[in-house]
Amino acid sequence: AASSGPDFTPWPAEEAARYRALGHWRGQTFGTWLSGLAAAYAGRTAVVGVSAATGEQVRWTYAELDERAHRLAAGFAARGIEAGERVLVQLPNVAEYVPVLFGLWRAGALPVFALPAHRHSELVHFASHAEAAAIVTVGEHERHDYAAEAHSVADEVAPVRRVFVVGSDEFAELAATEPRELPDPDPGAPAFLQLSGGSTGMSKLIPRTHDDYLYSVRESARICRLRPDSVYLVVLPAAHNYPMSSPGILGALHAGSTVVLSPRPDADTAFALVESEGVTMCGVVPPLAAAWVQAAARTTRDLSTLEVLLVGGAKCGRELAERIEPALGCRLQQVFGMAEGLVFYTRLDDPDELVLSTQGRPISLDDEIRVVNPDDPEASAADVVEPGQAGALLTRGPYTIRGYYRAAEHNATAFTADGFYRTGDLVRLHPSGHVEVVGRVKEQINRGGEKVAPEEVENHLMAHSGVLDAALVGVADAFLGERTCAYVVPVDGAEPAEAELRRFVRERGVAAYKVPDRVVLTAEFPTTGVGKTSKRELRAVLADQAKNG
Ligand code: J2J
Repeated sequence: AASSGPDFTPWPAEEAARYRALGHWRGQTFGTWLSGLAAAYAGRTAVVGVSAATGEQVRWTYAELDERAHRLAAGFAARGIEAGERVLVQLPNVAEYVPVLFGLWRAGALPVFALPAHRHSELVHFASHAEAAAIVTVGEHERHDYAAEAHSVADEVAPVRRVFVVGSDEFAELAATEPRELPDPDPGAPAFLQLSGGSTGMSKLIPRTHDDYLYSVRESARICRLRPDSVYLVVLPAAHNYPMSSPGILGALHAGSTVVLSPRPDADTAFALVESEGVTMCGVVPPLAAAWVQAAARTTRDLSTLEVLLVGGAKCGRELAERIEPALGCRLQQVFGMAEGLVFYTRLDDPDELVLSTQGRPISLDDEIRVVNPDDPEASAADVVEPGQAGALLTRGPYTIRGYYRAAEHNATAFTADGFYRTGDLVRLHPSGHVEVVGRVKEQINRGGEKVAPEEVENHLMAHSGVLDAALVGVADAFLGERTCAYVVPVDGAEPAEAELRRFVRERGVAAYKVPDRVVLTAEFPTTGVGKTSKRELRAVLADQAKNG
């Protein structure tokens, strides 16, 4: 039941018609969109990055990107990838990432975006839930054998028929396939599946359509003032929704700008690219912004081309916000977004006070925003709080999903009856329309921008023979904002060591950022009042305890 339901929950016909009439949805697919960009910006540089095939830096023009995408599409189709099929993509920030994406889109396939950090248990979940027909990955990268991992996932998940290894000879052949005309997919249908941060259980899959996503991309490019001579640096994992679309890779391409892929996010690597490529814009998470602020004080690199640093994914505190412009010599732009859709930006001409203290205002006038009673998980869009009070953020609009992929049961609580998405974020709305994120009501830990679902990690801990019960909570951390602490009740007589439990979780095949930063053994969990305490209440009590001592 948990994994059944429709692939896609359409917007009501009236809303869809309105978004089309307003020009938000233009009936264009990613494939035809790229063709248009190639015509407009043919000789300009589209992508700069390290090739997985050669390990060398490559530069591809818009015309070359377009041609590569056509060949890849024909290659995927010739190897049996059919329109509508899902393909799990797990690629680091290599140059091939961009043409592979468009190749899959032109073949009508739906990429499912895994992060390079994901490991066996997560990949199996994504591949099986999406019934992926294939996996696209690399070989050995950063001391991890991605190809071997993909093959072992393919062995376990029946629908996966093929593994494509970017950088292999076999893949070079696929990429050289003679282009051919392929049917253009339906622009109103899902184009790919993004991952949710997750709260209950495993990450949900998010179906985004060509129409809705391209709208958010065009508007993001405009709001961030990207131009053909802009250079956007990707330092976060390219598959994440933020560097993909806020304004990210796609926003930069929309403006005819250059996308530079950094293999790593550290200041040394990134600053060298800022200098050599004349980077004008970059998007980072707060801990990275803090590290860059420190590094900028002693760098010999010329960062003078940098115009805008976007900071988001987690709350950028006021102190950090104030340091960015003086340290990096660029404008701060706060961004608060979610893979489900809705994105807020501070505007480049907003007064400083709003840029420093808020997370911005929505992309679209058609984003419907409601701040409702935070104490009622079933609050409707009508249960709004007094103006200026903090409340739970609900939203509905032209680029926010109406339902997760094959998750009918979860959708019943994640959305209101009238289609508002419960973001789980606790916000305060300013009279200007800007929001300030002040906390959350969802069961999720935001570890420096990486989202951890407590239940998923608790389930891994509880698989250990020495563990009776476990609760994962977020504790304040000066650098990450939050880090994770697992409270564990051992079974009678057992005394599993912290290091052993952390290793155990890691070896179950999960992303490193989900391994508890700390494990604390406790004889029993506190009880609250009468009866059995829910995990939710328990986490709240433990988080309080952690805070107070
Ligand atoms: C506080 N919390 C924030 C912010 C996201 C652009 C930017 C970020 C994401 C993203 C994205 C926050 N302050 N500035 O997809 O396109 C937390 C909220 C939100 C959740 C979504 C984009 N920016 N958050 O982070 O799907 O809790 O998307 O609901 O990974 O991150 O996480 P995710």
